[in-house]
Amino acid sequence: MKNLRDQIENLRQEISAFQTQDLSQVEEFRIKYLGTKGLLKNLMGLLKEVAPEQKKEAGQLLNEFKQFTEAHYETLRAASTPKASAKDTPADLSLPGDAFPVGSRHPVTLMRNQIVSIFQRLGFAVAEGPEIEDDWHNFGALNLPAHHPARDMQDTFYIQQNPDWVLRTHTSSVQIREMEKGKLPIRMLMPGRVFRNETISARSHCFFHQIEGLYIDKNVSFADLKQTLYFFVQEMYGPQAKVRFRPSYFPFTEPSAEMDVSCFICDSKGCHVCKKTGWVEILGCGMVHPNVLTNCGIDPEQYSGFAFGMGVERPAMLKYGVNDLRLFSENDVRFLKQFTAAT
Ligand code: 2U9
Repeated sequence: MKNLRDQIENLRQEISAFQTQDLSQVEEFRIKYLGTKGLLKNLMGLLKEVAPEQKKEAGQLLNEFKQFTEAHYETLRAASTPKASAKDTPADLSLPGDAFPVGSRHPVTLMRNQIVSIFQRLGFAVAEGPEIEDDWHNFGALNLPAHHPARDMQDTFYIQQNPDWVLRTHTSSVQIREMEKGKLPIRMLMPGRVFRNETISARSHCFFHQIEGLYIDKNVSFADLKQTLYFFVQEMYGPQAKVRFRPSYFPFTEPSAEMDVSCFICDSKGCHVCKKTGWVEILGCGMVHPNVLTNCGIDPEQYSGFAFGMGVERPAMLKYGVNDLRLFSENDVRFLKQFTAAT
């Protein structure tokens, strides 16, 4: 009994002296004194060595010591438990959620998508091709003769290692690739980036985007071309929009024309966009030249077709009020994020 009393007294002093605010040390304390193999369990084991008449008193001593140890443990634990932080408080599910930053489509993409979707409703499919082209697909097959100014180094980027390769100057090269596949009829749209050797300014750039279209079948006429493009203009600029065709020249189409739409900025009253003429030129077009069909293995006696091409940046500038072409390729987030809600 004396032995037990002494041991309890020693431990009580040891425990009283034990102070910490370190949570891991508090845990060590628990294991050492209160754990399943701890010192308290050891003391309890000594009970069976105590004489029967002293068992009651010993039991009370041990119980009281157990309560003392547990109380000390609780005090230590409370002092070392980190204060409740924001992350421990339950979430308020009634609060509005954090908004994810929304990305935006590029204005050129928006414009291209709008144009493409109009022609898709007429059954045109979309085709894409390489930006680096060989001379045949970019020039030769398109009836662009060797002396044609478009082939000039001044206008075209040639690849230094192989002058047979160029950065495509139009997406017509994609049409050639489609025609060469020999699957007719063709009703396709070719959107893409093209390159021309021009000085960069607010009004011109060394690369820009085009959408070209090609329709080849039996008995395709200029009337089909006019009706298709008229539908496009009505969808794009509204039912009040008028069109006019002016004769023009392209080596790959014959006859060729340029198409104007009545000025959608000033309602044809005369403004700086239509240069007081009431008309805005929006695209070039024509019947595919028989030489071009022959170059691609299509018999011009059996098949005919029309083609058209338009730039994407200029209508995008007019639609979104952008006054400098360079903004489209500078990737300035302050510019791009203005289109988050645009369509
Ligand atoms: C094939 C045959 C003919 C596509 C055409 C134009 C007229 C045209 C310009 C408009 C503005 C290019 O972006 S722009 O600078 N395009 O004027 N493009 S006819 O004619 C083709 C295409 C492919 C096989």
